[in-house]
Amino acid sequence: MRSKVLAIGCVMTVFLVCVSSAQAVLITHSTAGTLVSDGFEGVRPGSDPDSNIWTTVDAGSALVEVVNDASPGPYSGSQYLYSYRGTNAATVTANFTDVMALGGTLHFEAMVYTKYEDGTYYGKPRMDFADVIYIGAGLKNNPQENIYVYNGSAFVDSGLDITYNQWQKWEIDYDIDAGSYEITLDGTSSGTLTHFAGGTTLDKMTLTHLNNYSPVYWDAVPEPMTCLLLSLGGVLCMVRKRK
Ligand SMILES: [Ca+2]
Ligand SMILES: [Ca+2]
Repeated sequence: MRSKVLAIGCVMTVFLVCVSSAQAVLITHSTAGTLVSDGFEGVRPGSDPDSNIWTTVDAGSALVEVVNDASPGPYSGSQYLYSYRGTNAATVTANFTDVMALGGTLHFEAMVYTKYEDGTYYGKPRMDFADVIYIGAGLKNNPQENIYVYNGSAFVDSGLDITYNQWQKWEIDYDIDAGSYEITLDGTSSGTLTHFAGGTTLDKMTLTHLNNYSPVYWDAVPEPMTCLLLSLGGVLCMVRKRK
C-alpha cells in the first residue's frame, strides 16, 4: 500500500514538472533571474507569440507566427516560431526591466533553424539586445553563413559559422560589468567579443532578420533544470521502491 502511494506521488511529481516547462526560458540574469520566456506553446497555432511577452511587427509581406508544422518540426514542445521577413521588416521584441545598472551577467539561449532552399530562400537570423549588441548571420555574399557582430558602425565577422537546415543552439553571454560578451553556437565559442552598438540601457531583445526573404524558425532549449528534476525524481522513486 505504502509503495502504491509512493508510486502515485512520483507520477504526479513528474506530471507537475512537465506542465511547468510549457514555457521555456530564453533570457536570464545572474541576480534578476528569468527575464523572458518563449511564449510559443500557450497560443493557438497561426497566431502571434504570447503578447504578454512579445510585441510582434509583421506588416506587409512579412510574417511572424507560432506554428506546429511537421517540417522542420519543433525542437521542443509542440509549437515554435516562424518568422519571414518578406519585403518588410518582421520582428518580435521582448521588453524587460533594465538590467544594465545591476551589472552581473545576462544569458540568452534559443534553438534557431536557418532555412535555405532551392538556392533562392536563405534565412538570416538576427538577435539584438538593442542598442547594445547586434548579432546576425549571413550578412555578406548570399548564401553566406558567417555570424556577424555590430561594432557601432559596421558588422564584422565573429569567426563563427552557422549551418543551414538544422536546429542549432545559440547562446549569448553578456558580462555587463566587463562590457564584453561571447556567442556560443552548438557549444563552439566565439571567444570574448567587445563589439558594442553604444547603448546605455539593457531592457529589450528583438528576434529579426538581416535581409529580405528570410525564413527562420525559433524554439526554446528544453530547460536543463527540468531534465535534472525528472531524472532526480526517477532515481528517488526507484530508491524508495527498492526499500
Ligand atoms: Ca503575425
Ligand atoms: Ca516549442
